[in-house]
Amino acid sequence: MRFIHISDTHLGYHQYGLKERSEDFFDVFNEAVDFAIEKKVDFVIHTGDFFHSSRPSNHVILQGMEILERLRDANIPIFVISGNHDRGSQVRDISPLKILQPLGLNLVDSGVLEYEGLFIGGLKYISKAGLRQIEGIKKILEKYLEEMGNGFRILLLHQEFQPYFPDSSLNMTVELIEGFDYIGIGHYHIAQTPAVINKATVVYPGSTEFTAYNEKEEERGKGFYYVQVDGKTIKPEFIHLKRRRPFLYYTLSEEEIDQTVKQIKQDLERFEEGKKPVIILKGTLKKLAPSDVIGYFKNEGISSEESNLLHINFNLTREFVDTDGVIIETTEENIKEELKKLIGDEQIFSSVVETLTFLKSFDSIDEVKKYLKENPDFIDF
Ligand SMILES: [Mn+2]
Repeated sequence: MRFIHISDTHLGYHQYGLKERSEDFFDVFNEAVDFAIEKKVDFVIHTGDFFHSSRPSNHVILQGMEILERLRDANIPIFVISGNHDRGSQVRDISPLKILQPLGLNLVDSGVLEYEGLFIGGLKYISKAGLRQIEGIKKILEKYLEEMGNGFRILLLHQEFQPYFPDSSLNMTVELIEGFDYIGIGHYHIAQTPAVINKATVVYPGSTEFTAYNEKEEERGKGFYYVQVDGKTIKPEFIHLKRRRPFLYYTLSEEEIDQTVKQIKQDLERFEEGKKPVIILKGTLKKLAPSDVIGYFKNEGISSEESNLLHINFNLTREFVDTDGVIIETTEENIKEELKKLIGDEQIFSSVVETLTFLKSFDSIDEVKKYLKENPDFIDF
């Protein structure tokens, strides 16, 4: 038996408001589908955040349909769960993935299904507040195991787990009880080396593209898993996606700005063919204002109009100085400490941090506004 495990495809994400970035997410998904068709795999599993939004546009729904049609034509079934991005709201609406069911998408959000002697259990994303109410997911998984017969047992999850999310209430070794063969998990965007936990092969493929640039993600690469199963031997192999957008990351210091510019110009020469890179420029400014830096780059001809690049993301912060000229460190931990004191309640504090961390993954306030409008039940504490 052979299958591919893909996750967090975030179809419909319009990063930086660019059409090209929206197409990128579709491109890499199609690259994985190409692989699945070429290898004639038995099926595909997807562990959530198929769409970036619970209200994908008509255009994005159509793109999702195209992908499913390709798999259907090749007789390859796909099993999917809803992630936090595409689960829909419990109260007002259903998961947008239900729209794709008539095209062959098997949604496994809450239960077990049997497919040719194999058992697939799936659980859509449950928020922190939801997890507190049900006290973890262990009981649900016990029920799933009771429903599963003898055969290969797959579990699909989209959840935060310790140790990847240190604040999480879910601990892998505690929650992922023995009895499953393969546990595929989505949500964490950095791919992980497969591990064996309670006798199950646990796999995190990460996202297929960058939703927010992260150096660790770059190190690990973007891709999906190709899984070969022979009896009880499970061999997951990470497949790198070639059509992903290249990202170049630089740390900027005011003193060496000309050197960074020189380096960028040199690095851009490597990308004459293929997709144009996105540049992430991170730095703390003491003397210059962010607009000075932006102006400097424009003058040097480093812009999407004049250079071989798609977009520059200026991620610049200013270091604050108090009235005596003393630098006040504005680290995130400091802010968190103050916030904790202000809120008082530990659980509300952790929900606020969770919410803010999630919102930080957006690139502009307009995207945040759009997301909140589309997901009115997002803040549930
Ligand atoms: Mn995701």
